[in-house]
Amino acid sequence: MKKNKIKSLKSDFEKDVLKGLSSYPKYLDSKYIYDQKGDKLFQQIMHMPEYYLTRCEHEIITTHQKELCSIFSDNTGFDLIELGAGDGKKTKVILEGLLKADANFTYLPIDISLHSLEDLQERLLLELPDLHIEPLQGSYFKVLKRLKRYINRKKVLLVLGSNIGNLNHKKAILFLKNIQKSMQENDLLFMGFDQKKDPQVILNAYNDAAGITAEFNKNLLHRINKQLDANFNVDQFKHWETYNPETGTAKSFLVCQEPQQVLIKKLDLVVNFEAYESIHCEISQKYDDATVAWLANKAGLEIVNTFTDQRAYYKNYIFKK
Ligand code: AVI
Repeated sequence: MKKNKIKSLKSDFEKDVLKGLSSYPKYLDSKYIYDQKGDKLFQQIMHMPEYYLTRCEHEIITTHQKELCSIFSDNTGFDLIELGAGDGKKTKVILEGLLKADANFTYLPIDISLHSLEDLQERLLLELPDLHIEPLQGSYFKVLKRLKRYINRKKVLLVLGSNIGNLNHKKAILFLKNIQKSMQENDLLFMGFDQKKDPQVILNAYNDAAGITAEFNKNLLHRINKQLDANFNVDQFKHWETYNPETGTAKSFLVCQEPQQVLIKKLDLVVNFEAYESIHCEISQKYDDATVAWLANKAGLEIVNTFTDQRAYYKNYIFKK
């Protein structure tokens, strides 16, 4: 691929699509699934009977609400900073617990999407009118760097939903290192990690019978069609999930069932697919304690506590620097 071609492109989306679809084997970054339609599909996935992750984390937070709130709290006040606004349902359990305990805190959700933040704020304030909430729009680490004014106040950072699982180990370490850099001695990180389990349970979670996960992945191609003026015949692609119990990596692919030539006008690019050629779209890493301890160690973090659900499908870890 010509370097000049990449340079002339404006957005990261354009550059990444060009790079991924010009590579062999082809790949796309799952972060681009999340436009308005992708966000909605993910909300639906979280309600699918096969997608256990959200319910497990909700169970953990609900069961351990009191203990978590007491670990997080600080007499002199603290900031509860969430990376990713989400739909707020699990966070609401923590916020309710803290308000009930009369804790002195401010909730600072960080998200790239202003729309998600406004929506979250409106919903939370309706149900929890006493909540101090200061939404922060921007990318996580830029915002965390800006947060200098909170330097002498305890920070509790929340990363829920096993979002780290969508990063390979190298990127996950980088992500944790960036969080670690923003932390001080007294600060805590509360993070969810989906665990290794019966491979069939994992495969089912990413291959729901209603086909919502398939639609979710295919949204990548719909988005390229819409935003980059392309002509993917999306119906010819089949969603294909794999899980490797040795590495704990679930991978999703879109497999082209027939030969196809795609023109992506905005990139001035023609992409040829042979029959059964794939696009790798997402990884959803599953963990065990040893792997989480290894990641933490690499990032300069220490595990101080863990909480799991009844079936031990999912774990939330508390880290300190
Ligand atoms: C957001 N993330 C943690 C989800 C996961 O489980 O990897 C995204 C997802 N992909 C398919 N289903 C859900």
